Amino acid sequence: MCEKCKGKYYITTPIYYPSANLHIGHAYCTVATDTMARYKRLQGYDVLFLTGTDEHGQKIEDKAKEAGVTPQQFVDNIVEGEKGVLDLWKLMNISYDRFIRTTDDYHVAAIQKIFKKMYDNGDIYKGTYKGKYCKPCESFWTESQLVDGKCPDCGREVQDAEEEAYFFRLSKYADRVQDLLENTDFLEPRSRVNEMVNNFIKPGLEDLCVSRTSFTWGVPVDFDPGHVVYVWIDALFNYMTALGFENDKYDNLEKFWPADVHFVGKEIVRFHSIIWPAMLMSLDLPLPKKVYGHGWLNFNGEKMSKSRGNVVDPYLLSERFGVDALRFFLLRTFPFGSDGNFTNELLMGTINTDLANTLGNLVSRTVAMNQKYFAGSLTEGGESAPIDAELKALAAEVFAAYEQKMDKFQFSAALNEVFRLLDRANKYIDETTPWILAKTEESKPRLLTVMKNLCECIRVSAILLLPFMPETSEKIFDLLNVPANARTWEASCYCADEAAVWNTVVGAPLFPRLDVEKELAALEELSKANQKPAVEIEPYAEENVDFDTFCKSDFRAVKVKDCQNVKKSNKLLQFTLDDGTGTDRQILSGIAMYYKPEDLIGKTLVAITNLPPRKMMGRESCGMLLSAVHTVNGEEKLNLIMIDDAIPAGAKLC
Ligand code: ME8
Repeated sequence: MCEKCKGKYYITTPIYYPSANLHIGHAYCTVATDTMARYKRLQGYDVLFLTGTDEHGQKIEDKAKEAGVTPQQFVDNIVEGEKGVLDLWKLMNISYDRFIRTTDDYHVAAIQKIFKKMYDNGDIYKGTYKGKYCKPCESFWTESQLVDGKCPDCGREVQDAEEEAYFFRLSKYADRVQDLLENTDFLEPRSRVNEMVNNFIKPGLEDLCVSRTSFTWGVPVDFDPGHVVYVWIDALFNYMTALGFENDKYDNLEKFWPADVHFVGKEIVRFHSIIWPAMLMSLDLPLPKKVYGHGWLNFNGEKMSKSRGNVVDPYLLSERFGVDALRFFLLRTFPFGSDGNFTNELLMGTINTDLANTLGNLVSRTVAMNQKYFAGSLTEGGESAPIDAELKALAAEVFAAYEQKMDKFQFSAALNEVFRLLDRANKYIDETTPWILAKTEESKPRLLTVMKNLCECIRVSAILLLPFMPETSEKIFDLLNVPANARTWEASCYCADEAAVWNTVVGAPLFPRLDVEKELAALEELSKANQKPAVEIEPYAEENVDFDTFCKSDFRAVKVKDCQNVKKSNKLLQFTLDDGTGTDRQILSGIAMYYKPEDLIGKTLVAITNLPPRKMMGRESCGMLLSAVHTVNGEEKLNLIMIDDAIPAGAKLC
């Protein structure tokens, strides 16, 4: 380890289900983890920040089927596609060091070895599973765990389930896990300990069903075909396989394991604080140092989630207000361990109060006064007053308190400290009245010192804000021309003595004040415009058609010579078509509710011409016109396939 390095720090987010695009609730935990990772890097730690995606399970298999694609195609699209998981983390400026996908080959192979190890040591055994299964949560429950007969996590209906399955001897580890929870700082906040012990351990910890036979999209149990590993076993071990546990892809296990902290949402604390340590105990592996269960970001009092339809789009918000404002808001407004209610009004209120008024104004007033009174250049010299020492003492106090809060993951309290200093600096301007000092030559030295103190206050605050708003802090440093070595943790000690010099420039406001009413209306419009229609496509045919049979279909370009409604039918249109043979072809098509006949005359369409003729409403139809069918927001849509008019009638399409 290098001399400057303070040691290693391994921090993780939960790995996300790519079952739908992520929302601001997901971004909440990742922004917090990123802030912590940046803070530790700033302090000189060698940080490994892991995130990723949890891609197996029945839910994904079902969704892929619905979408008519393979499960792998389905997850690839949500992870790597436009506005997918990787795009979102780029947008939110997430500085992860490693990204794991549970479909990565090295992880799959490692999970098979891990499962076999626990089977070989007797902690995994074969039995029959009888119980209740919640499909959306992919969780098995015993009767006693249900709440009003429903899933205790999501409140939805559960199904009876019975299958041959493997079990993990969770019960064997109940006492050790209880001891870990009650007598160490393993799980925080402390309130979550009582919940785990009283709701799950004390009622009796039953062995956990850890394999499935009812679906195939999972890690196969290699010694018993037909079984796939329970998705939570597969998911939890990501924290170690991503370091090289049971694989050769990485070699960081020795250095980074055990994890310093796993950040997880409160509903998955059970998996991380009971099942995860029990499995590690089974394999005789070191336990992570801490699991921190954060609260939920609610929307109108309910957990934000795609299935409830109350998600808030991070793209839209960051486009409008900036990524840093959004990052800041998430951690400034809601204490990390508790739930918070997201509203657009609250977001804009925070931006106006903290970012536009307190921080933004302080910076712009300071650089504007430097410009006005000193042409931006604060030279050596000056004259101190007792009030300067007050500012300096507060900066030291704030620095110490900030560090203490950050180390306890109390992000909003740490930001409170920074804003204590910024508020004080704003007050210092009112108290020292630079505009009066500027009036006479003899008060110029005092004015010089006042401005230096303000610059120093801003510089120190910008260091403390770096983990939260990296781009904003850099912008501030640039306005103040802070050299690279004074943008560091080591340089966060307040120093505004006579030797200090500054060269500042005036820039655009960091956070322009928002007109809340106007912004709310604009957001409403944008979210309407951004709402993608819910397109449903027909399921793909499961049966293959052989190539020769397919080639027998005769597809031709046809031109519409005439088109009429069929009397007494509100569905049928009668087409007279030029098919290139010199004899008109008549086709009837049930599309009258989608097109006016006159709009189709002259168009070039596609017809299958070698179907046997059919009679409809007493008229003969010789072939079929091709069209695209799909459902948008529940409404059936149809579009005739229209092709380039340059294609002559009768041209064979193949
Ligand atoms: O749970 N507010 O994945 P996930 C705060 N794959 N946090 C929220 C939230 C909200 N509104 N909505 C979601 C899984 N989250 C598993 C994890 S780890 C080995 C496997 C948080 O995509 C949620 O609490 O459903 C969880 O911590 C994380 O997003 C991922 O949720």
